[in-house]
Amino acid sequence: MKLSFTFKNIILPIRMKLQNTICLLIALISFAVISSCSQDKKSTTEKLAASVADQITIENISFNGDTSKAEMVMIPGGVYMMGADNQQASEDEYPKHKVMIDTFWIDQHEVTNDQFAEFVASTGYLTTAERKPDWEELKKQLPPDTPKPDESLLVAASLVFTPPTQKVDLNDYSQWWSWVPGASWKTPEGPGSDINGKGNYPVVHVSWDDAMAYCKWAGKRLPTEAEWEYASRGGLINNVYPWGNEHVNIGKPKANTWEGNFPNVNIALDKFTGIAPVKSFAPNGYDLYDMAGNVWEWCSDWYRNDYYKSVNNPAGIKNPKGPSDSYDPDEPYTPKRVSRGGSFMCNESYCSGYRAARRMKSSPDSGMSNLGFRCVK
Ligand SMILES: [Ca+2]
Ligand SMILES: [Ca+2]
Repeated sequence: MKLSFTFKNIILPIRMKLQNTICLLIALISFAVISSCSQDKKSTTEKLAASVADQITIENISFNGDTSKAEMVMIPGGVYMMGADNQQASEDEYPKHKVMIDTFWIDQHEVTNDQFAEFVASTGYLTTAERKPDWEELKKQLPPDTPKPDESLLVAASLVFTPPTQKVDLNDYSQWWSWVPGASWKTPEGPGSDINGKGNYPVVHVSWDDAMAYCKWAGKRLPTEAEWEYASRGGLINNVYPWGNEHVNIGKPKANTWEGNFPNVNIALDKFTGIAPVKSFAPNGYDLYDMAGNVWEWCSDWYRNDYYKSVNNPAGIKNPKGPSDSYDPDEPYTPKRVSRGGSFMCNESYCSGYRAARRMKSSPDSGMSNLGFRCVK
């Protein structure tokens, strides 16, 4: 089963079954029409503001000057074995290998909507999901001769989780992901939705580039994959989960995951069918919240399926920063960055993303309903 994909494959009919293609395209096109009509009503001032914001990229974002370590935790340096702990491990989690990590500080919780809003208010930054995709850039990440999608699909949009009402083939992610024009961190379900009252929820629909821009403004950086896994283990040795080894479905809920038949039935024993406010579940041994579940979290590393093999040696590797390039055999043309920790959509039948060793990957321009980040310094 393919766990990783990018929005390019959602908007490209070539990869989709004919019937789904037609349904999805009709839905997407009507969304796009609504979206373009409402855009026409924007005032000149709004258009001007948007065009100025369009030019704000990571290069012209500067540090906000806050040197405090508020809501951060110090993770003492040490040595650990990174990678696979149990039979659920996938091939890219092997071999388990020795890693040395220097002391660092990490955010106690996922970056929230309130925190991200402060960044946007201060910088005028526009996220990837709020910008029109550039086909010339997209096609570099696709197999040669991939046909250009209809212009109506090449609009500012993000991937929104849209659960089906019946059981579906878990190999067909287009059954529960939709490319929704107008969806962004501020409008997570698309036009008409909002984040009112959700200031303490993790921000989502942020690309790797957006996360990098936020970290720069905050005087922080994204964690390396090795730092992230080290922190998530909370000082435990070779345990399967950040909380220990008790099975995810036994005892009291330990993280915001998917309980029931994914993706159509969510019995929410943990009380949350979607995203939960940060710090809704017990922290791990380092006092870090939601290192399992809630939203996936971007790391700084490129993803390569064979990276662990290349750094495995008895002496260990110190502060690894990941490979110098990316390779995912599932989508060989698309460079991807790592994300970690699983989300509210993870369960045993699908990704078991809440395991400490589980790796995930997405193209740096991906925005999704279940993907956020936290920073380190
Ligand atoms: Ca849940
Ligand atoms: Ca998380």
